[in-house]
Amino acid sequence: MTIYPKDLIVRRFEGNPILTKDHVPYPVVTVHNAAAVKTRGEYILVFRSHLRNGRSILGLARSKDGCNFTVDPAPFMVPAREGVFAEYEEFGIEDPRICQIDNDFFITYSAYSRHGVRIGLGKTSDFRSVERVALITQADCRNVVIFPGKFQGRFARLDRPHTEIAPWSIWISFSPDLVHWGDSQVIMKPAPYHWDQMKVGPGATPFRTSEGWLHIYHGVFQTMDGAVYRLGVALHDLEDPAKILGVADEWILQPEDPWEVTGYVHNVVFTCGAIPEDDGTVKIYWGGADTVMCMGTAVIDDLVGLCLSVPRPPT
Ligand code: BMA
Repeated sequence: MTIYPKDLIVRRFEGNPILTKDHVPYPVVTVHNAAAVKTRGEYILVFRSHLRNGRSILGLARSKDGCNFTVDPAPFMVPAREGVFAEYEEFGIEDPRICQIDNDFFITYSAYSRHGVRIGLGKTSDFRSVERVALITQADCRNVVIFPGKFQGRFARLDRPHTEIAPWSIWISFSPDLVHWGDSQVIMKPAPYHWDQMKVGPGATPFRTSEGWLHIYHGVFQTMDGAVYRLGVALHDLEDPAKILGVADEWILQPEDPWEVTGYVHNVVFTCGAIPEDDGTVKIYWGGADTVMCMGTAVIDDLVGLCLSVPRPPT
Protein backbone atom coordinates (compact mmCIF):
# COMPACT_ATOMS: atom_id res chain seq x y z
CA MET A 1 0.00 0.00 0.00
CA THR A 2 1.31 3.45 -0.89
CA ILE A 3 1.67 5.83 2.01
CA TYR A 4 1.31 9.42 0.84
CA PRO A 5 2.76 12.26 2.90
CA LYS A 6 0.20 14.79 4.17
CA ASP A 7 -1.31 16.88 1.40
CA LEU A 8 0.55 15.12 -1.41
CA ILE A 9 -2.66 14.03 -3.11
CA VAL A 10 -4.39 17.41 -3.00
CA ARG A 11 -2.12 20.43 -2.59
CA ARG A 12 -4.07 23.28 -1.10
CA PHE A 13 -3.58 26.71 -2.72
CA GLU A 14 -1.63 28.91 -0.30
CA GLY A 15 -4.07 31.78 -0.92
CA ASN A 16 -7.09 29.88 0.45
CA PRO A 17 -9.84 30.75 0.96
CA ILE A 18 -10.13 32.06 -2.61
CA LEU A 19 -13.59 33.56 -2.15
CA THR A 20 -15.44 34.83 0.89
CA LYS A 21 -18.54 36.94 1.43
CA ASP A 22 -16.24 39.99 1.50
CA HIS A 23 -15.56 39.50 -2.23
CA VAL A 24 -19.27 39.69 -3.04
CA PRO A 25 -20.65 43.15 -3.90
CA TYR A 26 -24.18 42.36 -2.65
CA PRO A 27 -25.24 41.17 0.81
CA VAL A 28 -24.61 37.46 1.45
CA VAL A 29 -23.33 35.51 4.45
CA THR A 30 -21.58 32.58 2.72
CA VAL A 31 -19.83 31.71 -0.58
CA HIS A 32 -19.54 27.98 -1.14
CA ASN A 33 -20.18 24.81 -3.17
CA ALA A 34 -19.29 26.33 -6.55
CA ALA A 35 -19.62 24.70 -9.95
CA ALA A 36 -16.51 25.29 -12.06
CA VAL A 37 -15.69 25.42 -15.74
CA LYS A 38 -12.96 26.84 -17.99
CA THR A 39 -14.04 28.38 -21.25
CA ARG A 40 -12.21 30.61 -23.72
CA GLY A 41 -9.33 31.06 -21.29
CA GLU A 42 -11.60 32.15 -18.45
CA TYR A 43 -12.29 30.21 -15.26
CA ILE A 44 -15.89 30.53 -14.08
CA LEU A 45 -17.30 29.65 -10.68
CA VAL A 46 -21.05 29.59 -10.09
CA PHE A 47 -21.28 29.59 -6.32
CA ARG A 48 -23.98 29.27 -3.69
CA SER A 49 -24.57 32.00 -1.12
CA HIS A 50 -26.88 32.07 1.86
CA LEU A 51 -28.89 35.23 2.29
CA ARG A 52 -29.70 36.50 5.76
CA ASN A 53 -33.06 34.72 5.62
CA GLY A 54 -31.23 31.36 5.44
CA ARG A 55 -32.17 30.70 1.81
CA SER A 56 -29.68 30.45 -1.05
CA ILE A 57 -29.01 32.11 -4.40
CA LEU A 58 -26.27 31.58 -7.02
CA GLY A 59 -23.51 34.09 -7.82
CA LEU A 60 -20.81 34.06 -10.48
CA ALA A 61 -17.07 34.78 -10.31
CA ARG A 62 -14.47 34.97 -13.08
CA SER A 63 -10.70 34.50 -13.14
CA LYS A 64 -7.81 34.40 -15.59
CA ASP A 65 -5.69 32.01 -13.49
CA GLY A 66 -8.20 29.85 -11.61
CA CYS A 67 -7.08 31.25 -8.24
CA ASN A 68 -7.89 34.97 -8.18
CA PHE A 69 -11.57 35.56 -8.83
CA THR A 70 -13.72 38.65 -9.28
CA VAL A 71 -17.42 38.37 -8.49
CA ASP A 72 -19.99 39.77 -10.94
CA PRO A 73 -21.87 42.83 -9.62
CA ALA A 74 -25.26 41.05 -9.45
CA PRO A 75 -26.34 37.48 -8.61
CA PHE A 76 -26.34 35.01 -11.54
CA MET A 77 -29.53 33.16 -10.54
CA VAL A 78 -32.14 33.88 -7.90
CA PRO A 79 -35.27 31.79 -7.27
CA ALA A 80 -37.76 32.15 -10.12
CA ARG A 81 -40.67 34.44 -9.42
CA GLU A 82 -43.17 33.04 -11.91
CA GLY A 83 -44.24 29.86 -13.62
CA VAL A 84 -43.60 26.28 -12.52
CA PHE A 85 -40.04 27.09 -11.40
CA ALA A 86 -41.32 29.66 -8.89
CA GLU A 87 -43.32 27.01 -7.05
CA TYR A 88 -40.35 24.63 -6.77
CA GLU A 89 -37.65 27.25 -6.03
CA GLU A 90 -39.61 28.99 -3.28
CA PHE A 91 -37.06 28.11 -0.55
CA GLY A 92 -33.97 28.80 -2.64
CA ILE A 93 -31.52 27.31 -5.13
CA GLU A 94 -28.31 25.51 -4.13
CA ASP A 95 -25.25 23.48 -5.10
CA PRO A 96 -24.90 23.98 -8.87
CA ARG A 97 -22.88 21.82 -11.28
CA ILE A 98 -21.88 22.73 -14.84
CA CYS A 99 -21.63 20.38 -17.80
CA GLN A 100 -20.39 21.64 -21.17
CA ILE A 101 -22.03 20.06 -24.21
CA ASP A 102 -20.77 21.55 -27.48
CA ASN A 103 -21.03 25.32 -27.01
CA ASP A 104 -23.70 25.21 -24.31
CA PHE A 105 -23.24 25.00 -20.58
CA PHE A 106 -25.92 23.11 -18.66
CA ILE A 107 -26.32 23.95 -14.99
CA THR A 108 -28.01 21.52 -12.61
CA TYR A 109 -29.04 22.97 -9.25
CA SER A 110 -31.07 21.96 -6.22
CA ALA A 111 -34.47 23.67 -6.09
CA TYR A 112 -35.98 23.78 -2.61
CA SER A 113 -39.65 24.27 -1.78
CA ARG A 114 -42.41 23.09 0.55
CA HIS A 115 -42.63 20.04 -1.75
CA GLY A 116 -39.04 18.92 -1.07
CA VAL A 117 -35.85 19.24 -3.08
CA ARG A 118 -35.61 18.53 -6.78
CA ILE A 119 -33.19 19.41 -9.55
CA GLY A 120 -33.54 22.24 -12.03
CA LEU A 121 -31.72 22.38 -15.37
CA GLY A 122 -30.52 25.75 -16.68
CA LYS A 123 -28.64 26.56 -19.86
CA THR A 124 -26.28 29.35 -20.83
CA SER A 125 -23.86 29.96 -23.66
CA ASP A 126 -22.20 33.11 -22.30
CA PHE A 127 -22.52 33.11 -18.49
CA ARG A 128 -24.26 36.49 -18.74
CA SER A 129 -27.82 35.19 -18.76
CA VAL A 130 -29.36 31.80 -18.05
CA GLU A 131 -32.46 30.13 -19.39
CA ARG A 132 -34.40 27.58 -17.31
CA VAL A 133 -34.99 24.40 -19.31
CA ALA A 134 -36.85 21.95 -17.06
CA LEU A 135 -37.14 20.38 -13.63
CA ILE A 136 -35.50 17.02 -14.18
CA THR A 137 -36.23 15.04 -11.00
CA GLN A 138 -39.08 14.50 -8.63
CA ALA A 139 -38.60 15.03 -4.88
CA ASP A 140 -36.29 14.02 -3.18
CA CYS A 141 -33.16 13.95 -5.24
CA ARG A 142 -29.98 16.01 -5.15
CA ASN A 143 -26.40 16.31 -6.45
CA VAL A 144 -27.03 15.74 -10.15
CA VAL A 145 -23.85 15.73 -12.26
CA ILE A 146 -24.17 15.18 -16.01
CA PHE A 147 -21.34 13.45 -17.89
CA PRO A 148 -19.97 15.64 -20.72
CA GLY A 149 -20.40 12.90 -23.29
CA LYS A 150 -22.93 10.51 -24.81
CA PHE A 151 -23.18 6.77 -24.34
CA GLN A 152 -24.80 4.85 -27.18
CA GLY A 153 -26.68 8.02 -28.08
CA ARG A 154 -27.79 8.86 -24.55
CA PHE A 155 -26.70 11.36 -21.92
CA ALA A 156 -25.85 10.01 -18.46
CA ARG A 157 -26.04 11.57 -15.02
CA LEU A 158 -25.18 10.61 -11.47
CA ASP A 159 -27.60 11.56 -8.72
CA ARG A 160 -28.48 10.78 -5.13
CA PRO A 161 -32.07 10.01 -4.15
CA HIS A 162 -33.11 10.05 -0.48
CA THR A 163 -34.52 6.92 1.09
CA GLU A 164 -35.31 5.98 4.64
CA ILE A 165 -34.46 2.30 4.44
CA ALA A 166 -30.94 2.38 3.00
CA PRO A 167 -27.93 4.67 3.32
CA TRP A 168 -28.02 7.36 0.63
CA SER A 169 -26.14 6.13 -2.43
CA ILE A 170 -25.05 7.20 -5.91
CA TRP A 171 -27.33 6.27 -8.81
CA ILE A 172 -27.00 6.63 -12.57
CA SER A 173 -29.75 7.53 -15.06
CA PHE A 174 -29.85 8.02 -18.83
CA SER A 175 -31.63 10.45 -21.15
CA PRO A 176 -32.08 11.09 -24.86
CA ASP A 177 -32.53 14.86 -24.41
CA LEU A 178 -31.30 15.94 -20.92
CA VAL A 179 -34.94 16.46 -19.85
CA HIS A 180 -36.44 12.97 -19.63
CA TRP A 181 -34.42 10.53 -17.53
CA GLY A 182 -34.75 6.82 -16.82
CA ASP A 183 -33.09 3.41 -16.76
CA SER A 184 -31.96 4.31 -13.24
CA GLN A 185 -29.80 1.98 -11.18
CA VAL A 186 -27.76 2.26 -8.00
CA ILE A 187 -24.02 1.97 -8.66
CA MET A 188 -22.18 3.06 -5.52
CA LYS A 189 -23.06 2.71 -1.84
CA PRO A 190 -21.40 3.87 1.38
CA ALA A 191 -18.97 1.33 2.82
CA PRO A 192 -19.74 0.16 6.39
CA TYR A 193 -17.41 1.43 9.13
CA HIS A 194 -15.57 3.56 6.58
CA TRP A 195 -15.07 7.34 6.19
CA ASP A 196 -18.08 7.50 3.82
CA GLN A 197 -20.33 5.11 5.74
CA MET A 198 -23.24 7.51 6.43
CA LYS A 199 -23.89 8.65 2.84
CA VAL A 200 -22.18 9.30 -0.47
CA GLY A 201 -23.17 11.79 -3.16
CA PRO A 202 -21.97 12.97 -6.55
CA GLY A 203 -19.53 15.88 -6.34
CA ALA A 204 -17.76 17.47 -9.30
CA THR A 205 -18.79 16.91 -12.90
CA PRO A 206 -16.81 13.80 -13.98
CA PHE A 207 -13.96 14.35 -16.45
CA ARG A 208 -12.35 12.04 -18.98
CA THR A 209 -8.94 10.46 -18.34
CA SER A 210 -7.17 7.81 -20.41
CA GLU A 211 -8.26 5.18 -17.84
CA GLY A 212 -11.87 6.22 -17.30
CA TRP A 213 -14.16 9.01 -16.12
CA LEU A 214 -12.83 10.40 -12.86
CA HIS A 215 -15.51 11.39 -10.39
CA ILE A 216 -14.69 13.30 -7.20
CA TYR A 217 -17.54 12.56 -4.76
CA HIS A 218 -18.38 13.44 -1.17
CA GLY A 219 -18.74 10.97 1.66
CA VAL A 220 -20.02 11.58 5.16
CA PHE A 221 -19.18 10.02 8.50
CA GLN A 222 -21.32 10.58 11.57
CA THR A 223 -19.38 11.25 14.81
CA MET A 224 -20.36 12.18 18.37
CA ASP A 225 -19.45 15.72 17.28
CA GLY A 226 -21.68 15.75 14.19
CA ALA A 227 -21.13 14.77 10.57
CA VAL A 228 -17.79 15.13 8.76
CA TYR A 229 -17.84 15.73 4.97
CA ARG A 230 -14.80 14.52 3.02
CA LEU A 231 -13.94 13.97 -0.66
CA GLY A 232 -13.12 10.71 -2.39
CA VAL A 233 -12.54 9.48 -5.96
CA ALA A 234 -14.13 6.85 -8.18
CA LEU A 235 -13.26 5.80 -11.72
CA HIS A 236 -16.02 4.92 -14.21
CA ASP A 237 -15.65 2.98 -17.46
CA LEU A 238 -15.27 5.28 -20.49
CA GLU A 239 -17.86 3.43 -22.59
CA ASP A 240 -20.25 2.40 -19.81
CA PRO A 241 -20.25 4.88 -16.90
CA ALA A 242 -22.55 2.58 -14.90
CA LYS A 243 -19.52 0.32 -14.51
CA ILE A 244 -17.19 1.45 -11.73
CA LEU A 245 -13.58 0.42 -12.27
CA GLY A 246 -12.45 1.38 -8.77
CA VAL A 247 -13.31 3.52 -5.74
CA ALA A 248 -10.32 4.71 -3.73
CA ASP A 249 -10.36 3.30 -0.22
CA GLU A 250 -8.92 6.50 1.26
CA TRP A 251 -10.35 9.99 1.17
CA ILE A 252 -8.40 12.58 -0.81
CA LEU A 253 -9.41 15.62 1.24
CA GLN A 254 -10.80 16.22 4.71
CA PRO A 255 -11.52 19.39 6.71
CA GLU A 256 -8.20 20.61 8.12
CA ASP A 257 -7.81 24.34 7.56
CA PRO A 258 -9.57 26.55 10.16
CA TRP A 259 -12.13 27.74 7.56
CA GLU A 260 -12.99 24.11 6.74
CA VAL A 261 -13.30 23.05 10.37
CA THR A 262 -15.34 26.01 11.62
CA GLY A 263 -18.07 28.00 9.90
CA TYR A 264 -21.77 27.94 8.99
CA VAL A 265 -21.61 24.11 9.18
CA HIS A 266 -18.51 22.69 10.89
CA ASN A 267 -16.20 20.07 9.37
CA VAL A 268 -17.23 20.26 5.73
CA VAL A 269 -15.31 20.08 2.48
CA PHE A 270 -17.85 19.79 -0.34
CA THR A 271 -17.12 19.94 -4.08
CA CYS A 272 -19.33 20.79 -7.04
CA GLY A 273 -16.56 21.40 -9.58
CA ALA A 274 -13.09 20.45 -10.78
CA ILE A 275 -11.20 21.58 -13.89
CA PRO A 276 -8.71 19.22 -15.59
CA GLU A 277 -5.73 21.03 -17.11
CA ASP A 278 -3.52 20.15 -20.09
CA ASP A 279 -0.49 19.61 -17.82
CA GLY A 280 -2.05 16.52 -16.17
CA THR A 281 -3.25 18.28 -13.03
CA VAL A 282 -6.78 19.08 -11.93
CA LYS A 283 -7.94 22.15 -10.06
CA ILE A 284 -10.43 21.06 -7.41
CA TYR A 285 -12.79 23.65 -5.94
CA TRP A 286 -14.55 23.05 -2.64
CA GLY A 287 -16.68 24.84 -0.11
CA GLY A 288 -15.13 25.09 3.36
CA ALA A 289 -17.58 24.70 6.27
CA ASP A 290 -20.41 25.93 3.99
CA THR A 291 -18.87 29.40 4.34
CA VAL A 292 -15.97 30.03 1.91
CA MET A 293 -14.51 28.70 -1.36
CA CYS A 294 -11.14 26.94 -1.47
CA MET A 295 -8.98 25.48 -4.22
CA GLY A 296 -6.29 22.85 -4.53
CA THR A 297 -4.56 20.85 -7.24
CA ALA A 298 -3.91 17.17 -7.70
CA VAL A 299 -2.08 15.10 -10.29
CA ILE A 300 -4.76 13.26 -12.28
CA ASP A 301 -2.64 10.09 -12.54
CA ASP A 302 -2.36 10.02 -8.71
CA LEU A 303 -6.16 10.10 -8.38
CA VAL A 304 -6.60 7.41 -11.04
CA GLY A 305 -3.89 5.36 -9.29
CA LEU A 306 -5.72 5.59 -5.96
CA CYS A 307 -8.90 4.26 -7.57
CA LEU A 308 -7.16 1.34 -9.24
CA SER A 309 -4.44 0.37 -6.77
CA VAL A 310 -6.16 0.78 -3.37
CA PRO A 311 -9.85 0.22 -4.15
CA ARG A 312 -12.77 -0.57 -1.89
CA PRO A 313 -15.90 -2.33 -3.23
CA PRO A 314 -18.32 0.14 -4.92
CA THR A 315 -21.42 -1.41 -3.34
C1 BMA B 1 -25.38 18.74 2.24
C2 BMA B 1 -25.79 19.88 1.31
C3 BMA B 1 -24.57 20.73 0.99
C4 BMA B 1 -23.80 21.10 2.24
C5 BMA B 1 -23.55 19.88 3.10
C6 BMA B 1 -22.87 20.22 4.42
O1 BMA B 1 -26.49 17.99 2.64
O2 BMA B 1 -26.76 20.67 1.94
O3 BMA B 1 -25.00 21.90 0.36
O4 BMA B 1 -22.56 21.67 1.87
O5 BMA B 1 -24.77 19.24 3.38
O6 BMA B 1 -23.67 21.08 5.19
